[in-house]
Amino acid sequence: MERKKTNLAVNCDTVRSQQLLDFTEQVGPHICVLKTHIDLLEDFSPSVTQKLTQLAEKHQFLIFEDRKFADIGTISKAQYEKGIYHISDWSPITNCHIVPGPGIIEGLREAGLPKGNGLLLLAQMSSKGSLAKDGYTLEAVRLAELYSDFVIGFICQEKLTDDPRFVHMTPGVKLSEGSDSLGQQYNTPEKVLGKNGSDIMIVGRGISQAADPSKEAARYKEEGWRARS
Ligand code: S5P
Repeated sequence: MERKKTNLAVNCDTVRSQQLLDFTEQVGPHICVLKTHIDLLEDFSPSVTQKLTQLAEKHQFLIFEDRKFADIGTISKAQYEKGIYHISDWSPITNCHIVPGPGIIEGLREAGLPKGNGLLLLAQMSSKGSLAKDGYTLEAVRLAELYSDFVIGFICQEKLTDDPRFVHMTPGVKLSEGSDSLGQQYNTPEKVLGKNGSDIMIVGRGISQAADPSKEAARYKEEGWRARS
């Protein structure tokens, strides 16, 4: 982030592998993290994740597969390591809900820690009516402290702790506030990074649906770096 002067993470929630790769090549120079939903791809093959890994190396960003694991530890661990996607092999960052309790962190940790991966806990969500609030959010912070060898931070809407071991990453960001038709709510980089004290903004459609994603990513990057608190 310091080297590239960017606190911008992006996602391109497309169903086409080539579109994801083209997008990543375009925005790569401006981002610190590429967030993926690999299970959206209708033409997935393992070569996609190999190519994403090459792009991550070339442009110096980290891949974050936004899998939002939510099952018991044993199943989440298997979903992380096995199946079609083998997420733990190519995505150094993933995330999980804490609704099952600490076992999910322990399961993912067994698979991820030996590979040097890290985990984000969903402490809050951007969507309207989210139940991840109050005591639930506090529990996410407590669990992060308890498993700090594997948990690297939070998906959240505001800074939750001053503990420098944890990064705060915030989705639901656009240059102008608003919402979509299915409950997504947007805040500006200024609000998220400045006022709310988050570290990284996650921008999807604000960039992926722009006429020129590369130019738009550069614009968000500038805005985000200026807004940081
Ligand atoms: O609370 C959340 C958590 C996540 S990870 N709200 C979110 O929107 N996300 C993800 O961020 C979501 O899965 C999507 O990939 C992205 C937001 O995309 P956008 O197009 O609405 O900016």
